[in-house]
Amino acid sequence: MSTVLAKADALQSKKKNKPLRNGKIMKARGSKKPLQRKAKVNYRTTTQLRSDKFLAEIKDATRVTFISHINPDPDSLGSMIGLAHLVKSVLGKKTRLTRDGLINRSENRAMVDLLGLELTPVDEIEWNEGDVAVMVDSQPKTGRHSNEKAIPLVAVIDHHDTPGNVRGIPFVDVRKSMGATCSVVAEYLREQNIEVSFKVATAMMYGMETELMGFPRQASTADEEALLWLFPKADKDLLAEIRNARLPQSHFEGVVHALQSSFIYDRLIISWVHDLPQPELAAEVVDFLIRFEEVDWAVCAGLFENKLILSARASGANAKAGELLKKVVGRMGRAGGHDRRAGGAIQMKSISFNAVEQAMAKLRKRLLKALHIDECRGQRLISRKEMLENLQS
Ligand SMILES: [Mn+2]
Repeated sequence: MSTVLAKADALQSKKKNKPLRNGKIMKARGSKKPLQRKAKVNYRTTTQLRSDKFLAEIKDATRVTFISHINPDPDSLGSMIGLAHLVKSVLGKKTRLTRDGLINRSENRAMVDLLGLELTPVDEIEWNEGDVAVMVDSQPKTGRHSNEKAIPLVAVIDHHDTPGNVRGIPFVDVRKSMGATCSVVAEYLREQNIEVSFKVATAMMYGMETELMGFPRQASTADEEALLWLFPKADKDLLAEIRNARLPQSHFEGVVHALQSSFIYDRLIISWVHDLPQPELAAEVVDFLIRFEEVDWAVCAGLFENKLILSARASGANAKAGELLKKVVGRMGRAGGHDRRAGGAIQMKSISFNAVEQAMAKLRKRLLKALHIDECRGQRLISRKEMLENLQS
């Protein structure tokens, strides 16, 4: 063998065991062995697989119930489905999937309908002896659950930056480096050598896709490995049907309203929607507005029932959108998220026009301050003149 080849070979074998940033050891390609890595679980360092630790924690339960955040998104639905499949396959336990609040977004509803998911409203859940709960895609005491009382919580699996109170919970796997909770679940399934049906794969694939493929993308190597594993197993026709779900008229009304109420402040655009037809629309609006070439930040605030729903996007890397929105909202409500995506909500005591205006003015002021933008009058994205002309033509 030539020295060059020998060198390349040595480099290759070195690469195979290259430790990743967070101390994980990457699986060598083609190896049949399950992924073996040092896992930091529940603040103790152990060489045990994370999935083994998770399964050990629920092995004595008679039934395992999965809960996620309010208005569950595809990542939380996919995570619950994947974990329920793992628990059923390895331990043969009964499982229950729940939903906190409604699922309004058309794509998410299509996902539930087309995959025939059975979700029990979380407030109808009765906890019996032997029941345990597993929380996914969120953490306790972050204001993302409508009711957290008397839940027999034994495990929390999440990827959000927002720190929750996980004290006393036997199993905690919060991986901020992962783009989706579904990626963590895919890793557990692969560690345990569990095959997945097209239904499980499609749900997890769509969960990952919504977290990673939008703008901006936040995928890590582990996310990509999970995607590669799921892709051949997922039903592409069903995925296409979910992605292109039919939209109600209220969606278009909401979008027009949002565009007509969008104001530019230097590199920030804020859209104020007085009546959101559904809470998820705020995220759809900012996903759309952040593509505007003249801004780096997009925020949408809108009223849904008695809550002011907030969503934010940043186009730059290391924007720390979650932290920024948390600081901006402060004690007015709760907020959190990832590097370039964030969300939050403010419970309104009154939803009178004045009360909402006041809250919005306060938010605007704080946003400008946090982004070091001088106090200025917002410039409309679409001028009144243009709006009127469009109405007349
Ligand atoms: Mn997620």
